[in-house]
Amino acid sequence: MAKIISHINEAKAHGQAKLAVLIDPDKYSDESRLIKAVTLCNKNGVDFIFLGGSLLMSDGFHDFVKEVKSLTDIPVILFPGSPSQVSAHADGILFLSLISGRNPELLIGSHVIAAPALAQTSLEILPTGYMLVDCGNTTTAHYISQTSPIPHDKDDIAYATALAGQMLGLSCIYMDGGSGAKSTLSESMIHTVSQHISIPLIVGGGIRTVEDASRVCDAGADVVVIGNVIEESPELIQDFSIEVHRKRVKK
Ligand code: 1GP
Repeated sequence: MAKIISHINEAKAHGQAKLAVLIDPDKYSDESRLIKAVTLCNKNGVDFIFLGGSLLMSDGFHDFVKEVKSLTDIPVILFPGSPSQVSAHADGILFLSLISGRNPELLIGSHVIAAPALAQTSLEILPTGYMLVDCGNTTTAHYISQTSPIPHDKDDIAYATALAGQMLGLSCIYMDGGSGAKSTLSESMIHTVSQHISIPLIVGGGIRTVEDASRVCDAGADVVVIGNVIEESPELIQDFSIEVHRKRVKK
């Protein structure tokens, strides 16, 4: 049952934005920090927990996923930086094809390696067109992927790429400045892309304030992702959740 994507599509049909909190295992090696962040997600109606990172340094990924699952009923969705970040303990996985880049491993190679193992799990697979966008600095995602991000002001490239992803049958598009991006994506790029695709649009990278989240929603994001800011100030989850959930996504 494709519960997660149905839930996102249904919200999108009603113009409701959703909030995802990204948990990078390397940043939550202190268990009390993890418990605090997940408890705040639970209390404040966060819709999804994304779990993963471009460069995973810590061991025990499966145990980490299990622990997060034990702390919450929020759907836990893998956001894998590599096939080693596949765990049957999560609810779903963003099966990311890096369509903004021309690195064959990240377009299809890693997927071939991961697919047989994924078929043995009951994870919901969310085929996702992943698009890295230059937001003012080289993020870990940019560097590790060895691809050129879409230039910040090239709305037409972004929209053509997203549209191609939709035509290829992907279930959603994730436009990302990368974790710790200096700025967010431009509103005009989010708006342009959202106008040209009918599948859900996930937007993340560099969202540091409630005003940033508000602008991203107004521009047309269906799911807003926050990571870094929550690592620094977990108590802001409440403000982000209130703001994102009061938004109507304009199309
Ligand atoms: C990164 O979109 C996510 O892939 C979140 O980015 O950590 O900058 O919020 P931040």
